[in-house]
Amino acid sequence: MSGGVLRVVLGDQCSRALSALRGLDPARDTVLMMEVMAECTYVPHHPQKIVLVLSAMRHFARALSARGVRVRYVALDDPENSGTFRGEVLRAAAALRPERIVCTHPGEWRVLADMEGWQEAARVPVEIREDDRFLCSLPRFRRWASGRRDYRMEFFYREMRRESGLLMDGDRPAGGAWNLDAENRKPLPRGLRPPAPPRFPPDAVTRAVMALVAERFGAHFGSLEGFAWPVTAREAEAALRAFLRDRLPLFGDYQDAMAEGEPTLFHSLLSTSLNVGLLLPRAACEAAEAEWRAGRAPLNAAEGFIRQILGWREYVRGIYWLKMPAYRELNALGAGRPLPAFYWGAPTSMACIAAAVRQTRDLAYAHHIQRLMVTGNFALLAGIAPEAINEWYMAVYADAFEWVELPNTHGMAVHADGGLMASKPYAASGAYIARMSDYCARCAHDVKDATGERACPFNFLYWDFIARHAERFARNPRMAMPLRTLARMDPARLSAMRARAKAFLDSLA
Ligand code: FAD
Ligand code: DLZ
Ligand code: SF4
Repeated sequence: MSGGVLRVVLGDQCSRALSALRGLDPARDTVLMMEVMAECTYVPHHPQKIVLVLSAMRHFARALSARGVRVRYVALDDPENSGTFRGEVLRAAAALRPERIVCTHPGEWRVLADMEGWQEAARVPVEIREDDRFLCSLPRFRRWASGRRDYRMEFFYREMRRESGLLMDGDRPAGGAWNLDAENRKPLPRGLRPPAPPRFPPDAVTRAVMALVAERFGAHFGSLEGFAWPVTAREAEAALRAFLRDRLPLFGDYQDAMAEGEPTLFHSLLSTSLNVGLLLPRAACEAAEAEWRAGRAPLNAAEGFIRQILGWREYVRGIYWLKMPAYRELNALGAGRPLPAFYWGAPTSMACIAAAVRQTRDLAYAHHIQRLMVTGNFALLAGIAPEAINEWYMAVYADAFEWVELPNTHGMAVHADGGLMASKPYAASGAYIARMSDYCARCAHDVKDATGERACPFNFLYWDFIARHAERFARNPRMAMPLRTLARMDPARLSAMRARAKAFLDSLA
């Protein structure tokens, strides 16, 4: 081809409605998709994440070709593969001599920085279009954020409800309340078994990718057997339907619960499909609202689910693009400890951590409360260096893309942004984990003990954390309660806990 448009589709852009594909002329244009080593290795991704992305890409390329679209697909094992996005764009531009290159805004800052240099390097005009699969455009978020000193998801979410019309009756929130968070906090009752989510057994395309990934990235943390993520839009729709039918009705009640042997509870497992583009967020929200309107799901379930997608998902993306690249470098609490080996599967006596890491290894998945209140909470209390914990979250979850991973880790979990995202650190002692899970019943530690031989590390680490940062937290009214308890605490008990914390942290490998 000479002339025509070169349309770039990245691994997390496998959507028919992608802005880069709009106006495509099958007679003149070419779609470029590239599997590149640099993207597979910039962190040691879980093998299931690499399979997810490459298999979704291969299926999407096939679907485009079946519709008569010309696709230049560069496979990872192509001997000519340069290994980087830039190298492949330059190679395609030299071979095809397009009149321009059209892309969709990528999901990661470092990819945008690279993309912004393609025009000069290739000497071809490059157009970067808005990623309008999201419900809130980046300029719209910037308008919302401008003039605010600190940002709160709740106010953003209300505006998004009004603007999207989701769960609205006229200009009022459906059911009368904007947020039913208080109805999302039940522990799982004994005897209630959540229905298993559907599995999508690998077809020939996925099996070929699995073989490639096993050969090239077999040493990365995480098991490949058992890969069962949706890799096509059709499978993602089936996953959504199964969630709406089997799990949405109790999703709200048990959103914050954790249970041994129940890695997925009533969660949707839709983040991988949403993040690679197999499912659009608006469609998922509309489907959940329809379940409530038809009387098949309660409002606390539909609202809870919609809040996660229309609220949190859009909010973290807005914060990411508003604050990057400086956001990554923030370290408000001055944390610097290396990541303990148990995050990578080394044995630990803490049952809650062991359960979260085990399922992360096996499934490339842990649900929100495990990520926030177990592995995230531990990292916060122990003062793990933000870059180390960020790299871990980026590497181990199949749904990890920096626009969503970084604000959740840096902002929500380890408070490295000093409260920009969330008004107080999500720090908790073992009592929270005991209330929301059954892990403590089987643990070598005693969750009621904070100083003794079997004391739960979350207890002494929690008070050591509060004492360590007491001066800073004194400025935050939302930290008044733990600071009051600290002030009333028997000094000998506090010193005993701090000594335990020091010995424990010093012993971490
Ligand atoms: P469900 O509980 O069924 O929720 C429905 C959907 O809501 C999810 O699929 C997801 O798209 C969205 N959602 C829920 N919570 C959030 C949130 N806090 N931010 C953005 N979207 C949300 N999510 C990712 O997609 N990728 C990540 O890399 C990621 N890293 C995280 C790191 C930490 C430390 C924490 C605390 C959270 C992280 N999350 C991340 C958010 C959340 O944990 C996952 O979206 C969720 O666990 C995915 O499982 P699910 O699809 O079963 O979610
Ligand atoms: C995560 C990932 C991986 C493992 N491999 C590829 C790839 O080979 N080609 C590709 O286009 N994208 C890949 N990705 C996703 C990117 O790292 C990155 O998240 C997106 O380009 C951001 O939009
Ligand atoms: Fe986790 Fe402490 Fe409970 Fe053990 S006792 S499971 S370490 S919270």
